[in-house]
Amino acid sequence: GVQGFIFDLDGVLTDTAEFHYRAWQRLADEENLPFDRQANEALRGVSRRESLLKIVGDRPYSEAQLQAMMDRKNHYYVESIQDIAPTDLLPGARELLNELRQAGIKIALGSASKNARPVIEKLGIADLMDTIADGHSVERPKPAPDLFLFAANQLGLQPDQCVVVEDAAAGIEAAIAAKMLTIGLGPVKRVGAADVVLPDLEGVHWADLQAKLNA
Ligand code: B16
Ligand code: MG
Repeated sequence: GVQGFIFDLDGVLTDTAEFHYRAWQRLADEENLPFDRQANEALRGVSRRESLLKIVGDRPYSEAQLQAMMDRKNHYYVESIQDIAPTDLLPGARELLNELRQAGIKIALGSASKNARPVIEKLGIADLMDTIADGHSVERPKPAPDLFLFAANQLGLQPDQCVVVEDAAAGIEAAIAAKMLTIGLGPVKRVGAADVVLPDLEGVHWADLQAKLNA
């Protein structure tokens, strides 16, 4: 049966997507690169480097220039997340985390972000996590299974004992590649490959999930 849950951060527990978007938009404007909210949709759950590569396309930038642009975007982003507070947790997130802990289920964070740790501290949920897998944990980003396999290993669990909660297509793909159960949050066209698809975590209880996952 299910012994562990691995939660994505952005789009699942909180909405840092808007801050990522504004930071990329500022960088793109400064560099005269075409970018808008619609282009930003393709960056959901995608690592910092892969995001930048999608924005620059085939324009010839050196590795040093790419690195400098990533640093600049991150500086804008880090500035913008300073005021994150527990009220920025998405509806239902804290309740489900508490319920899972009470049921003896282990909990991991599985985020592509290198800024995940400060964000969960500001959200006030660091104590509810048994382990944190983030943008520093593995080399290959989602959709590779590495991050979720790392998280399961940290929890001392086998992949088939774990459920991944994700809002991004690349994240669901990564969890399926890791042979884990999947809960997709959002539209079917994005997360339809998941075992269970829900709009968000509001009013979601462990007992319902158990039934839906057949676990
Ligand atoms: P950073 P997640 C992802 O977080 C974001 O969705 C994505 O927009 C961002 O580019 C990525 O983290 C890397 O973030 O630049 O802070 O390392 O959804 O995996 O929690
Ligand atoms: Mg996400």
